[in-house]
Amino acid sequence: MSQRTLVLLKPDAVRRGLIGEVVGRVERKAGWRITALELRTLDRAVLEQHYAEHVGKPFYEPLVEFMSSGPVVAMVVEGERVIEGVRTLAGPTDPIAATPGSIRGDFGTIVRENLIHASDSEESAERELKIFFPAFA
Ligand code: RTP
Ligand code: MG
Repeated sequence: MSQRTLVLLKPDAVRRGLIGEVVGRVERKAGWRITALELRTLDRAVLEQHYAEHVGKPFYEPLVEFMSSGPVVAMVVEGERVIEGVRTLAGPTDPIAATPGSIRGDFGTIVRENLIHASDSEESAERELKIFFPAFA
């Protein structure tokens, strides 16, 4: 089943010079392709839409501060079961719980600064793609 997903390399990944490392892992996966890619600094309005499910939670404000603290790389990745696949490449939210070999397991530090976002379902992917790449949606 071919799918599309939204992937963000968070500001920590960009600051630490890990764009190539993370994009490379996605790119090397056979059968997936990157169909849009952009370096962009996110403002509060975009983040409020993107993280709508988290508005009001205790970690929301520090999350927005972090996510707007520098540029992110936003990309669209397409391919076979890519939604589940990029989540697997990323590993669980908490980098300490993430298996070495996953992006968060290899490079993550604290829960908030976990390098990568990837849509968690087909519904999320369609919603998030409209926010970041309206021309694609
Ligand atoms: P993402 O949405 O960024 O792909 O990550 P996720 O699904 O694995 O995690 P989610 O629960 O959706 O949380 C979104 C992001 O908020 C930050 N976070 N901080 N307790 C905390 O301090 C906390 N919990 C979550 C992380 O950056 C997480 O990826
Ligand atoms: Mg999430």
